[in-house]
Amino acid sequence: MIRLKNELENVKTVAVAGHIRPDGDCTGSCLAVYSYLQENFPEISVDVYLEAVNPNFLFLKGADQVKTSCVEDKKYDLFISLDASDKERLGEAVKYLETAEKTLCIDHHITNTGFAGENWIDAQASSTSELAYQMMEEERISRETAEALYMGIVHDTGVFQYTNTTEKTMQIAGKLMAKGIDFSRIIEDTFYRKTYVQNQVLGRALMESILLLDGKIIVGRIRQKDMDFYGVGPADLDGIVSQLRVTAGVEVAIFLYETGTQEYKASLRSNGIVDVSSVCAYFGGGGHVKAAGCTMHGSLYDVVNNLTLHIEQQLKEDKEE
Ligand SMILES: [Mn+2]
Repeated sequence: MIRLKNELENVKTVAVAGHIRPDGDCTGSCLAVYSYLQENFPEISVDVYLEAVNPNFLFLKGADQVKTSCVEDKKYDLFISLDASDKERLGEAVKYLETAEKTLCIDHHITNTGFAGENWIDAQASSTSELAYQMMEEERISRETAEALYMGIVHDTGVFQYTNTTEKTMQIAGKLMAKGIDFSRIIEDTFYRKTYVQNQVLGRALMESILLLDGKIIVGRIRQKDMDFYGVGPADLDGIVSQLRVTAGVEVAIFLYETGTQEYKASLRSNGIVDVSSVCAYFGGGGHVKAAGCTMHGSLYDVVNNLTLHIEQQLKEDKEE
């Protein structure tokens, strides 16, 4: 366990960074640590690096101060990595990790091997935001910091639904509610709200999805030309794989979107039997047992074939047990 107050001795400059394509938990934990340090340690200069901020998250304190470019050559006393499962996932900000005096890695991805000087990796934690909360002193958490932490927990637990939600998760969420946050609005505006085109793309992916292995695997995909047609980016595709997963009879949902010629970003979700983090790790990706991702090369046929082979293998082993 890492406590922020114990890490700040002789620290005058801090860089906080999350993973590329930051999600709710990544953005929430980074902005929470950022505002907590600013509010409680005004003598320390803090920068927060994120590739981009989802427009729905802009209400969070400090979201307008996020540095999206890493062109400046700065050497920090302390670098804090949040929710990044490996160094490469830090994107350009990795250069600050490499030059910093001291480095911390706080994460809950099972595939994280611990790339910093000090690592706190708890795969049982619902979210990095849940860990970030524990790094702080309860009485020093402001309403604004609480909003960011709560949003992070909400996103990684699917609004307290996924099995990573624990009694502790709910206790922490309760403490954050007590800070006076508008929790209903946070859930509605950042988790459920979709734009018209996001819903259209979701519909398109569902309509064109296919079932494999007697309906145990569902595959949905969006081509680059579809994304161009609807005018959407990768961030608009969040939630599609979750919707595929709830299809009755399905064990694993695969969602693919084209990122280049013969290149696909794959998101996998499991309903329990299959460990998709090991499937994705085999292809150089990672994540959690029930939610993982990787980048795949080859034709759509090859990509689907390669992924389903590994899934089929695990389903077979489960049957034999
Ligand atoms: Mn997370």
